[in-house]
Amino acid sequence: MSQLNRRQREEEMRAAGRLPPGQTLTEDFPVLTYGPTPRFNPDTWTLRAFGAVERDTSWTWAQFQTLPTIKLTCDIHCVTRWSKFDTVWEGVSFKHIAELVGVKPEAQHVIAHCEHGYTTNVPLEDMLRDEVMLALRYDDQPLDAEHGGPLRTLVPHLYLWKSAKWVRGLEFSASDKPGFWEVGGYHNYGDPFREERYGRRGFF
Ligand SMILES: Nc1nc2c(c(=O)[nH]1)N[C@H]1C(S)=C(S)[C@@H](COP(=O)(O)O)O[C@H]1N2
Ligand SMILES: [Mo]
Repeated sequence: MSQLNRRQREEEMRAAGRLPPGQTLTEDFPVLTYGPTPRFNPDTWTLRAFGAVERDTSWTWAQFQTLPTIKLTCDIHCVTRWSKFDTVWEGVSFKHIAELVGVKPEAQHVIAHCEHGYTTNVPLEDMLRDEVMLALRYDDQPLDAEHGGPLRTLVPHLYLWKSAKWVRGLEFSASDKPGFWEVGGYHNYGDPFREERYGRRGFF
């Protein structure tokens, strides 16, 4: 797409209230990873939901494939100032997972645990929104490894660092547990429309 078209589209999105402050429109899909891209082995992969749940549950890759999926078109916003519009995702609704495991009343936060130790925290209430999913597919293709394949969380209403690539664990917790970037100085909540980029403390 030409630069002129990009600028025009950006202005359209701004006028429509879809471009958060301080963001620009990108047609690309930049990769932002701290560390190497993990290797996926379908024979050993599991996803575990644990913590404040009635039924601590693990799914093998084969078992996870049998869960129903939802499809969603949404906008995504990265704290590094790019936004991408009308992206198409498919995956298992987080709400469905929460129903399967039975969330205990004391649970207030969900901590996503990823390969190589990356974590990120999101309030349970936010995770239970209809559009939040465990994404398996992007643009009608299996999710690329560099974008979090085989499985990432997708929390489109928050900055994209809250969407955890290579997720292997979902911890339901009574207490908040700031994750990798949150401890590093990013905002604990991360609403792009309120420009919640950085927290009050942190070492960046
Ligand atoms: N496991 C893991 N998830 C992650 C990251 C990471 O380094 N490791 N980076 C986060 C950040 S900072 C961003 S902006 C998005 C980038 O997603 P993308 O590479 O698909 O654009 O993934 C988020 N999820
Ligand atoms: Mo990021």
